[in-house]
Amino acid sequence: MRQGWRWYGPGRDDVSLDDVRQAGATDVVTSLHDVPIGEAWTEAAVAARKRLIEQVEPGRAPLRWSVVESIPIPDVVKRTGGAATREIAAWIASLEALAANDVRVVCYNFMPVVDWTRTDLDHVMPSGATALRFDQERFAAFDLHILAREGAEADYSPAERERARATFDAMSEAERDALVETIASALPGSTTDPLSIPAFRERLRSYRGIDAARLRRHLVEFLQAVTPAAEAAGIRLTLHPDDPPRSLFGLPRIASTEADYAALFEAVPSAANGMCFCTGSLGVRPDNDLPAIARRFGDRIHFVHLRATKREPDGRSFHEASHLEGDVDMVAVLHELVAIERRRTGGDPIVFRPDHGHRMLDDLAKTGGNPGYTAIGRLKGLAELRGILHAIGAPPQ
Ligand code: DNO
Repeated sequence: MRQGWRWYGPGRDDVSLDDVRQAGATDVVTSLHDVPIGEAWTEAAVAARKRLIEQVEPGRAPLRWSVVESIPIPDVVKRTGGAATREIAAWIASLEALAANDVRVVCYNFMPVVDWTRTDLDHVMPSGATALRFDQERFAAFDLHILAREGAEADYSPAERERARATFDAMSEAERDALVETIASALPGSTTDPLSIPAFRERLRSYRGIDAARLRRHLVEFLQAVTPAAEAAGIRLTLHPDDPPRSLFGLPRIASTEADYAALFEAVPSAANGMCFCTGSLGVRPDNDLPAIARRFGDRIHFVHLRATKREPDGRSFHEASHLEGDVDMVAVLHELVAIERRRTGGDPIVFRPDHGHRMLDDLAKTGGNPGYTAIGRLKGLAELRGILHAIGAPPQ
């Protein structure tokens, strides 16, 4: 396997490319985050970013830009599927610009309205480090009392509603604003627009009548349109799982389970239709058996996110534990991934990246930065994962 590292690009990341080298990574995972959602990437813009990453002074370890995370999928594609011809054409043009520059793995997601969602960006762990967390009560407080979503009550039991009320009442104005910022304003790397509360309500309204079957149909139409171009360009597309892997705000989500992925691979068998195997997202559901999913979809896995979420006693909340300490059996997962790689012709390596790290040590003194994407927390995660790979006789390539 090859060691990847997500980097947000110039001016958007407090972690430098030398930091990436010192962590031991060889492959950069990035996107043209400055291009507005829905606009086609140009060959020149991709080439410039590639040069920035790959051209280094003599003596420095080389890095390569091997994975794009993500080319965002505009909302209109999720709402209307194949009818969004202009946006789909732009997406294909971006693929072609990447292929022209030999960048051939592309990650994307198909979550409506919100991309990855957390309620706490600095949840204090027993060590004093901080972690990302999804607290169901704070989420419900937002949904019921800040967003005040129509029909939201039906999604919560009376006891949950009561706890959400108490949570909301106990929050200061500043805490409420911070929660809005965390949930509605889009976390770094998000592929959805930051939304004000009124815009959020409006966006939700625009999904009326779109259930899981219809959203899946739209994704299938999208894939039917883009996979021929991806195949021609030698690009593998990797669908990131929903995070968390269940419905939020009454919206359908269709990449949360083994059955979801099976349905998509059956509907669009193209070899370009692949998966980003994200252990942290999938691992939030106890019914997702991660080694079994990896075994079943091995041929489809072209990019991997490794992190371990820890489910909390209420069964809905979770936080991001250290990479080897959550609910994910990382050793079993890496065994499967290495076996998949070895079966591949030419041993075509799979890029993984240590996903989300704690804020710890010197990172605690820094302000700003991208939540979850600290230098030291991820460096620790990567070092632990690299240790497993060495121990199982498959040192990173
Ligand atoms: C969060 C990431 C997501 C992911 C997208 C994929 O840390 O896993 O932002 O990149 O959902 O399109």
